[in-house]
Amino acid sequence: MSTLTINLVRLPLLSRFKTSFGTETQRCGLILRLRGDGIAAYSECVASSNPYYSYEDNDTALHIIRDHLGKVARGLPSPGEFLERASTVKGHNMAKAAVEMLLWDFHSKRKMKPLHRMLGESKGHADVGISLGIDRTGLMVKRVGEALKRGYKRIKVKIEKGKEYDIVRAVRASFPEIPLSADANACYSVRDVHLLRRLDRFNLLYLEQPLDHDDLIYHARLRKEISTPICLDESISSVDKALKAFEVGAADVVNIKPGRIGGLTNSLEVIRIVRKNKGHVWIGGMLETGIGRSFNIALASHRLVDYAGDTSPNEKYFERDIVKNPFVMDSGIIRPNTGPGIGSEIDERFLEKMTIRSWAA
Ligand code: OSB
Ligand code: MG
Repeated sequence: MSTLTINLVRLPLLSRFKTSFGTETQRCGLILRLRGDGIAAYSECVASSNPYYSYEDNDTALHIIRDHLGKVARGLPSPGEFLERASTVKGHNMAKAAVEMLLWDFHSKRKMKPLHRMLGESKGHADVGISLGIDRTGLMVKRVGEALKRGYKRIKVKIEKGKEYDIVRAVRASFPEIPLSADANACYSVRDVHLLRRLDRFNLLYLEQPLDHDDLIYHARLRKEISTPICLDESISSVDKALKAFEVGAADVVNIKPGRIGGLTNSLEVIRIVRKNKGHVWIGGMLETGIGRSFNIALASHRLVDYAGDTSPNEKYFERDIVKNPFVMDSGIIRPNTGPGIGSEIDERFLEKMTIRSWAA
């Protein structure tokens, strides 16, 4: 017997996070809990209140989990078996990933092994970069300076159409040598090549997702027309899209978010595909609470992940998180939890307090 519960939680963000598609002031997401065999497993669905990053949001994910995926999970299958049985549901990777990762936590806990060890060869740490939301140029430069002082290994600035040049130029002028990237969140079109070509002089590590969220072909074209390497985020929505991205030459780098591609099984597959094609790979973030963060940091510790990710410590996002053992960053690295599974100690009382609504699935 097992029971699955879903809590919709809302945590205020310490500072607003602006991207080319909108501004987030809170993290509003689904937390899953699976109890069975004396084990309590947890996961987080990376969907948010709006379908701006991808078509999924909390309502679609809740529907898919409650009405389609929940019953599969209750039989406690392995993550691989779950994906196999869930394949009749098309798309909805964030919903699938939430359940798939729940099962990773469950089975790691059953084996009494930390998740990062279950995932394969671990470096024992994640290299950490920061993702900075859009702000006034002067403030951006100041926040980059603060992040460097904290030890972050790579700085990523969000950009929007028409303001990309000023932001990147100002940051580069103050910090000529740092590993720097820019994330457009799909706000440009093929007709904007002239804008993106002007960024070539700033020696960016890569330009993240410049074109449409589902595109590969125009990215492949753009990649030949600018010298800055291309990193894909939104466009890599499955293992298949990762294979095709390298087949058509659309990417140099891939930002993996397990939530975007159906979970950790697919993430491990995409990591192998990217490295086999001589690409670089890192683990992104979706402003997760400590629960989602623990999965990202376990994955970012994988030996084949070669670039610093967007896995800041909890304190960047929240005054108080729903875990009692937040991650601590030291010299730009974070060590994954060592307890069984995700190793997060859930602050059940605070989780309840932050819950807007809950369901038994
Ligand atoms: O494009 O990587 C992105 C947050 C929400 C949606 C999309 C993205 C992001 C981030 C934040 O860049 C990364 C993080 O700190 O969690
Ligand atoms: Mg991105």
